Parts: sequence; structure tokens; C-alpha cells
Amino acid sequence: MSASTNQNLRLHSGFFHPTLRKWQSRLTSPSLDSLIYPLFVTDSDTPLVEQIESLPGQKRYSVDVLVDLLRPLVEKGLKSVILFGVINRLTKTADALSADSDENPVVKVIPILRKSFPDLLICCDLCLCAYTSHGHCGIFSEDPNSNESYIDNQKSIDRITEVALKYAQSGAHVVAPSDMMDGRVGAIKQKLIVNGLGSRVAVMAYSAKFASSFYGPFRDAAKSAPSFGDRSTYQLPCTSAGLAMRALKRDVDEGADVIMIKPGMPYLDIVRSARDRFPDMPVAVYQVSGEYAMLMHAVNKGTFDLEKAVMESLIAFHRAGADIVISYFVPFLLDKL
Ligand code: PB1
Repeated sequence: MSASTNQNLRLHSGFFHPTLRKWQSRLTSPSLDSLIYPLFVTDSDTPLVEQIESLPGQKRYSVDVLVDLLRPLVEKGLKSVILFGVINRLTKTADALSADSDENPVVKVIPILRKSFPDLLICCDLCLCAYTSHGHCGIFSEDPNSNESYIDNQKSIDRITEVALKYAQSGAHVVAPSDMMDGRVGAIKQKLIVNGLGSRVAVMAYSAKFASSFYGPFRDAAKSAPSFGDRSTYQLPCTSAGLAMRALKRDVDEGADVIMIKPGMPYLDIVRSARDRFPDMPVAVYQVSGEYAMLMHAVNKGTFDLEKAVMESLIAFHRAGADIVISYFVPFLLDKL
């Protein structure tokens, strides 16, 4: 592979933006620079702000209301968002055709946010599950020997790289593959490089992502639950630290700019191991929907104080070695940090 396309030699993609430069310095305590706010953007063609029952306080937003929602948060110091598309009008197909259509809400909102908030770091979750008719994160093929369908890894990463390019060409600073297909990080880096974006778009890899029971509220929010089976053949078994470390190393070797562990609290040991094994890499952790809902329901029952509990969870992530925290608590934290 020539130097011009060797994704491991591409470092600019990890620090071309001011917030990315902050991520490259060890962020050892909660700070505005370390936080990414997850947002659900819908394909509604009328203004929509829709409560998400399973995530108290979180909402789905239509493209045309997001700027007004974000302006006060950006004024309070919001540095980064990660976008999740949710479709109702657009069609879900076996090969996730709506994932990178011009009508996709993420594709539509990226340039609007770039124009409205020039300094905001725009990350896009990269997966097919919100756009596939079956709700899985990849594309299926039929096994001729057993007539069973299986996740076709190569077809899946070919499709994921197409979607990555579309988001990058739409203006995303960071693409974050959460699909867990083998080799997708290297494939995405290559796709970006050969299309002239290899130094201008970062890849934040969901590297150690477990087949967790803590994603339930998100799947309700994004309408992305698998219609059959589960994700245990491509998300890591919660029993295996060894697989997690191998997945993290693989993504580092394939040129990831940021590595992520997900969920957060139940996997702090993996965060610590990642920090110790990859001292030169920015490490992210995702405080997932189930962790958020658990804390919110407990607080609403009077179990403990919201600010103390949230700050203690953030401190735990940084103590374990995370630099970056994706959290639904970000709006609340902007008033506290
Ligand atoms: O907050 C959360 O629970 C995040 C869920 C996560 C988003 N990247 C996924 C979990 C899942 O449904 O398996 C979506 C997978 N692409």
C-alpha cells in the first residue's frame, strides 16, 4: 500500500479541528471539551420536537428545529454533538438505501449546523440499523448450504463506507462507525483517503462495543431494534475482555483517530485497559441510554441527587482513563462545568 493511501500515516484527521486538538491532550477530569451530546434527527417534513418516553428529557428533532435547540447550548459551551438519524417517512430496506440518501435527516442537517455553528464539532454515528428493514447493523446474505441468512461482513462494510463518504462529503468532521463489522475502520479510512478527505475527517471507532442490555431506551428512541434475533454475532460478548482488547488493537492498527468503549459504567475495566494499552490514543466512552435512564429513574424516585450522581459517573469515566464522554446529560452538565 503506498504511503499516500496508508491510513496509519494519516494523523491530520485526528487534530485538524480545535476540539479534536483538545481530545489529543489527556483530558483527566470532566470538562466542556470532553463532552459529546447525542442528538436524534428525524425525517419529519414539519417542525417536530418529540419526547422520547424511554429517555426522560431527551427528544427527537426535525431538521428545521435543531439550530434553535442548539444555539443556547453552544452559547453555554457545547463543543461537540453526535447525530443519529431516525426515519418514519423514508423507507427502510434490506440494504439501508435511506442511510445516505439526500433526503436523510443527518445528510440534510450537517451543512445547516456547519453554517450556523462553525466551531461545533459535528460527529455522525455510522450504522445501518436505523435504515434496514430488519433492524440489524449490517447486510444479510443467504447461506446456500443451509438457506440461513447471515450478516455478510464484506457487503456490510462496502455499504458502511458509502454512507461514511456521504456524511463526510456533507460536512461531518467525524464519522463514528457503531456497526461492529470486521475491518470497517480501515475500509472507511481508505474510502476517505481516495476521495481526498483522509486528512479532513476523523474516524471515531466504536471499538469495544458489547452486546449489552443497556441499549434498550436508544432502540426505542431510534426505532432501531433488530426485528429478529440479536446482535451477539457482531457485538462483543460481555464476558470477553480479550476480544475487547483485540478489537481495540485492530482499530488502532487500521488507523482509527479515536477508540471508544461502550457501554460505560459496566465496562470501566475495559476503559482502564484501553488507556494503559494505548497511552497515545484518545479514548472515548459512551454513557449509553440505559445508563442515562437508570440514573434518571432513580433520581426521579428520590434515590439520589442528580448532579452528584452524574458528576460521580463522569469522574469514574475519566479516572478509568477516558478523555471523551458521550452523554445524554450534556445539556445538564453545561450549567455545572
Ligand atoms: O445510547 C445508546 O444506547 C447507544 C446505542 C448505540 C448507538 N450507537 C447502538 C446500540 C444498539 O442498538 O445495538 C446502535 C447500534 N448501531
